[in-house]
Amino acid sequence: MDCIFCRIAAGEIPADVVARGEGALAFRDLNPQAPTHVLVIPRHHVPSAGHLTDAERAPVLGELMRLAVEVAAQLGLADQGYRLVVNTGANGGQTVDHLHVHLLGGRQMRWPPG
Ligand code: DGP
Repeated sequence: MDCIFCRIAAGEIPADVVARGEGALAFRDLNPQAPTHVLVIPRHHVPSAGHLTDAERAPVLGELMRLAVEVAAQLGLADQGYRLVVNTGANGGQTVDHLHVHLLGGRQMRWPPG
């Protein structure tokens, strides 16, 4: 298995896990871009949001978002707000080809993003 996030999901590579869902896992980003930066991934490999085109796979993103919102509340971000980001493909800035939702919080976010 050469996918780093699949290896984290399998417990082969350590990660600072903050929550587990039935089909999803949330852990802290190695290179945080905000005081709180968590990644939420599906346990099963999906390369990107662009691969969620069929009806069977589309609910995966809903599960990731649900867990991200739960983690945001758990980590005390709900009142001040936070940002959920899904970088998709090269122009989207995706560097790890395993679908993930970034949960960023703890500071004021800017718009437009870089
Ligand atoms: P993206 O650029 O959207 O594909 O985000 C990938 C993120 O994954 C990036 O913020 C850094 C993070 N990352 C890469 N490798 C690891 C790792 O081995 N462990 C953890 N916790 N995060 C990683």
